[in-house]
Amino acid sequence: MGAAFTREKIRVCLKNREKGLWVMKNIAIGILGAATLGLMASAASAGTLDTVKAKGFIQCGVSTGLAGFSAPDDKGDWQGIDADFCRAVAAAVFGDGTKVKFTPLSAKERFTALQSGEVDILSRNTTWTINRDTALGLNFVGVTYYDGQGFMINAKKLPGVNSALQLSGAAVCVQSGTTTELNLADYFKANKMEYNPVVFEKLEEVNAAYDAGRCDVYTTDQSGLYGIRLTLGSPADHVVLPEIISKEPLGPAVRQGDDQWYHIVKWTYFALLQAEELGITKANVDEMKNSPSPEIKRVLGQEADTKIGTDLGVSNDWVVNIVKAVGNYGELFDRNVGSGSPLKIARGINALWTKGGLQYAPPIR
Ligand SMILES: N[C@@H](CCC(=O)N[C@@H](CS)C(=O)NCC(=O)O)C(=O)O
Repeated sequence: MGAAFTREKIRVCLKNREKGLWVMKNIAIGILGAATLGLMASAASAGTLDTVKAKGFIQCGVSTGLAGFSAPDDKGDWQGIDADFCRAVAAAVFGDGTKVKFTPLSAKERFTALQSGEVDILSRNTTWTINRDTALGLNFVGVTYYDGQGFMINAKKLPGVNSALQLSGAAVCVQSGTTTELNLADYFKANKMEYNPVVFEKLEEVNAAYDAGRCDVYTTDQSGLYGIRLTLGSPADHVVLPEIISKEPLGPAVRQGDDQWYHIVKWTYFALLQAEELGITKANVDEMKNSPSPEIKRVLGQEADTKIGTDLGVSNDWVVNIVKAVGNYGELFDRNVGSGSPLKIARGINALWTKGGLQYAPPIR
């Protein structure tokens, strides 16, 4: 294509593949051998519910600041789907969604923070992959946001570019330690195109480099592009290209080796979905406790002799507490990334299965 791409000397950082990082970090703290790694992971993760209860809060690993997912507001309070998800778990465990502390983590830092026990949940726009679910010793609890990788360009700088297939020769800004970096290589190779990766570890470095015109293209999860666009000098100059080049199922993860904690976090996600499906909202949840519907009564823990929460290790009104704290999944989506937010992202495939989307919870019974 005819676009004049920047030919500036590119600062190419070490490509820290996740696996390499994982091994290096653990060597650094004196752990020898993969078997030992596994044992350490289990030791760090057993009894998370008890540890969390003893300390009185959940330590939640989030991003360093990605609008809509996890970013501090003017008062320093963390906002976004991922931050609210941790509040939902706190509401399930403590009956109080405020019992959370947040740890900002870069893409590279996030997995070791969870493995080492520094955080109890990783809730940070993280893609569920086989490598992370196996070799990295994590358990993903579900997909709180179905995403895909996209590209953003400055349309003023590259007039006439309306497809990623026109990007051969471009300098592409990308963050290290992400699936983004790997998919980018696959996509350009598969389409026999050249590119110059401009790789940084910190989000603010990627954003600044792109905003200053050091790269022609910004690539990350499409939802991330919409959030990042809002932070640029003149957002209206930037367009997100139509191609989605990968599947990025984003969701919270916990350490392997602690089934009880895994179940609490997983069923918190399902409870958010089930509440939306049943029309239970932050505003009507108390009223809904007296609903004539046996299903609503059951989900809200109002059946006689119920063990709907205690079997999980929490109180029977755990779903009431979740919805009171953050609303249902639809409310959480709209407020943070959807129509009630500056991002205005459509529900799309993140709609409930009853509305043609992929969000589906197994029965709470
Ligand atoms: N979903 C991808 C990308 C996640 C990712 O870290 N994206 C960057 C660019 S939007 C980000 O969120 N950075 C935030 C930060 O480092 O604080 C993954 O799991 O690897």
